[in-house]
Amino acid sequence: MPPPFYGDGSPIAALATPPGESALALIRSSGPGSLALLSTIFSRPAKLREAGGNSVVHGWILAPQSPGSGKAGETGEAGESGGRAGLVDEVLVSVYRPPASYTGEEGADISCHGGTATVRAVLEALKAVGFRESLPGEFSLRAFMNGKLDLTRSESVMELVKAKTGAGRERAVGRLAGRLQGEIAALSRALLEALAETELRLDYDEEELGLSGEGLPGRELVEDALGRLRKLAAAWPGERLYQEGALAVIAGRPNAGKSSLFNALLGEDRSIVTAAPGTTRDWIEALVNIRGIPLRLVDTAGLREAGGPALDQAEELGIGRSRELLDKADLALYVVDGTQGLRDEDRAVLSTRRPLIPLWNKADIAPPPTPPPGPEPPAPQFLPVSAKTGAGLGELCAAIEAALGGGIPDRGQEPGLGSLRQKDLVDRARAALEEALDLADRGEALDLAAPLLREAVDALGEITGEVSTADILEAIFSTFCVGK
Ligand SMILES: Nc1nc2c(ncn2[C@@H]2O[C@H](COP(=O)(O)OP(=O)(O)OP(=O)(O)O)[C@@H](O)[C@H]2O)c(=O)[nH]1
Ligand SMILES: [Mg+2]
Repeated sequence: MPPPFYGDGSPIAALATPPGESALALIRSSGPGSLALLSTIFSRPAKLREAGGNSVVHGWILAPQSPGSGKAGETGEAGESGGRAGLVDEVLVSVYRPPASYTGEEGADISCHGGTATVRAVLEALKAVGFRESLPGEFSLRAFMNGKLDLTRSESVMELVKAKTGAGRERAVGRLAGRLQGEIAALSRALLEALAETELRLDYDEEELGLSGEGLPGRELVEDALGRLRKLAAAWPGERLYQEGALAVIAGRPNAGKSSLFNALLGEDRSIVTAAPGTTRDWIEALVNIRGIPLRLVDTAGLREAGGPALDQAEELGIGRSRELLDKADLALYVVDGTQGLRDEDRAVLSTRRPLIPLWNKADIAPPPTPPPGPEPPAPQFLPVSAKTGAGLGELCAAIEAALGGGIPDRGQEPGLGSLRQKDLVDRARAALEEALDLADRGEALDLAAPLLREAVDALGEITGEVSTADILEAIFSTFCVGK
């Protein structure tokens, strides 16, 4: 039964490629009866109606006829489109027959020419003959409802669309291939086995069954499942890092080389660099790929206290923003001007702000001080870099990756979680299993443990969508793009 919020299962259509000028655009459609509807505005209606699944038909989209003037499609095959008024576009139509389609329904992908006016005209023609514009995620919701995708795969589709780096894409594609779903299904099977054993013990006299009566039946299965759930939960911050990225703020005293470092990490001259202190006023943000981590990198105004040359208003406001950004950052890259050495203002930030990577810039002309010998290394341990020559930037990228908890070695080969929703459900299953084991350890009656095992199985079922409600589905699919 389709959830009420997404209506009716009627024929839907939407642009699946980005709007704007392009060589081609893809308009997808789906729903029972959609091919018959499409054929009423297609130059070769019979060919389209009779086309087999997974075949491609060439022809023209025609402007719908107004009622009484004869239907567009009634021109038949003869003459194709030649000379006919009301041509909309020459297209290729990929035909799908159930169940062999993304949604599991009958449908067609229309490849038309890209461009705002053409796409709009094709969509208007579709609407005029009865297609409704799809809601966000409606194609994927139909795929889920028709058993084509479980929820972990559905969520991975959007993850894939949004992936910003190769590392993020690899992880999402692993989930699309069913790596997480396979793991959750295996965990559910094991827990159901433990639950069946527990219920059997509850239903029958223990002596009659020849069971020892000691502890939780299927305990090894429960312990193994708990270990695997803990592993999934522990790996989540790393998964999220490659999906959502992090915010790194470059800070330091005026003229330390922050903008130079920003440009060097970006690989382009984005931020203005001059020899005069106080060049950067407003902060500048850019997205960089640091070893597969989508990092929002921010260049800020140099930090200094009033005391030296008077602060003008713009510089003062800029410094205020630098401090706010430092507070929000997941990581600070603190740049010390090697030619000036460490100042009190540097020490103040270096001693308080964490996580932070202290950088000794301009190492090409001012090598970092060698730490005095002794057991206690003086804090902080500077990483020498040169924004000018690029020296030390490889080490800096490795340090950023380590500081943010990245660098998971398996590159998506292990099952990993793809959303906070999944992580919350794993935690729910974990807590239930921990409590069940704890009760068993304390010698409590088995009828207290059984519902906890059931709770864990249900939580896992919600991850894949075996257990779902209209609310859950709406929350998931409404975040998708229209046309996906
Ligand atoms: N030799 C050398 N000069 C550098 C290096 N990095 C920056 N500089 C120079 O230092 C000066 C200041 O560089 P910026 O990148 O503008 O410094 P900033 O920290 O952004 O300065 P404000 O925006 O004023 O706070 C410029 O003349 C740069 O060419 C470096 O690694 N080596
Ligand atoms: Mg600057």
